[in-house]
Amino acid sequence: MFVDTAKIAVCAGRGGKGCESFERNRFKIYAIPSGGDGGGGGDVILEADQNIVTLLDFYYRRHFRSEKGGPGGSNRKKGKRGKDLLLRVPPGTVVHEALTGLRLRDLKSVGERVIVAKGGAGGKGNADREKATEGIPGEERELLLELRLIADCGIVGFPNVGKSTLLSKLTSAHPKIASYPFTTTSPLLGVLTQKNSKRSVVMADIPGLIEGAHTGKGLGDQFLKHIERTSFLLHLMDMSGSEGRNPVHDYETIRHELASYGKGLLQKSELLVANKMDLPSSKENLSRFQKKLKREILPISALTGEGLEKLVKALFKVFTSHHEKESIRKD
Ligand SMILES: Nc1nc2c(ncn2[C@@H]2O[C@H](COP(=O)(O)OP(=O)(O)OP(=O)(O)O)[C@@H](O)[C@H]2O)c(=O)[nH]1
Ligand SMILES: [Mg+2]
Repeated sequence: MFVDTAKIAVCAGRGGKGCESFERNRFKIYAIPSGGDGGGGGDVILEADQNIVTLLDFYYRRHFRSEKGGPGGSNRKKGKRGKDLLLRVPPGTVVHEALTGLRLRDLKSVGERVIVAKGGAGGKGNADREKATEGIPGEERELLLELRLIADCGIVGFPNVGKSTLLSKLTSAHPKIASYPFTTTSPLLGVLTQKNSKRSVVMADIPGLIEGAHTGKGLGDQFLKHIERTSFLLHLMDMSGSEGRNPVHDYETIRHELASYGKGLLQKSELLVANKMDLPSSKENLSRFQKKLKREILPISALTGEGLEKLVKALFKVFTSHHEKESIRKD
């Protein structure tokens, strides 16, 4: 199950109690206070972990508590600090405070961490004061976690056009592939690598879009948020026009859905790809499409592998030019 939102409650450990004790030896007439301080409570920390892909863990368990601090001891002995509780989330998790909606952190990169509830300070022992004190309670918070996948390229298109087939051919991902619409019901990432290149392109396959997707039709807009953060889109089309489909109309419908969703999806660079070129009607449809729209389009067959080499080159080209533009913008 792919879970991309979760509401959880976190509570950090309370500080340990300060100790109340007295020391007496045979040279001293009065007892001397010697109680040590309590240890601090553990923090609750969220960390982006590349091995985690959904927020599923937080669907079943919603309350998390870190360890309390240990009590102080006699002879000024300090209590043990409570253990931190580390919760692993997928990279791309945005952490909000549920009550105020305040965005606390966007855990974009692997290994990034945020303390979401700080442990309470330990109580003071009576060694330096009149009376020992209690530890302070740890912070408590309700959090809203929202996953927005981090990928370089988002594959968009109608259901059944071959998006998952393409992902499985280009990367080592194993998506479910079948000849009916909405086979893919949740987003999946795959990593495209190139020989002799250190760079890799992370690709996201999302469920197919249909007319009205931005208003929640089909699997709706709930997955479009996962391509909001991609650098560019691969718009995949079924050029065979199977099931009485018209590629020009399909193209315009998907562009309309992206525009209606907003959030800059339409402004992203787009690599237009015609799939299923192995089928008989595809060539004719392609020339009709090119005449009508006058757009550059890459013909491929995800099934036979035809045109995939060119596509990989084109993907790396768009990827590199995007990053170059970004670095110029940052300078
Ligand atoms: N002839 C032909 N069939 C293809 C090609 N690519 C994919 N298919 C077939 O098209 C059907 C749909 O493929 P999927 O990869 O599941 O399509 P999808 O776009 O991921 O579909 P959804 O997940 O439902 O949106 C499967 O039966 C594939 O075998 C191709 O290049 N040529
Ligand atoms: Mg699919």
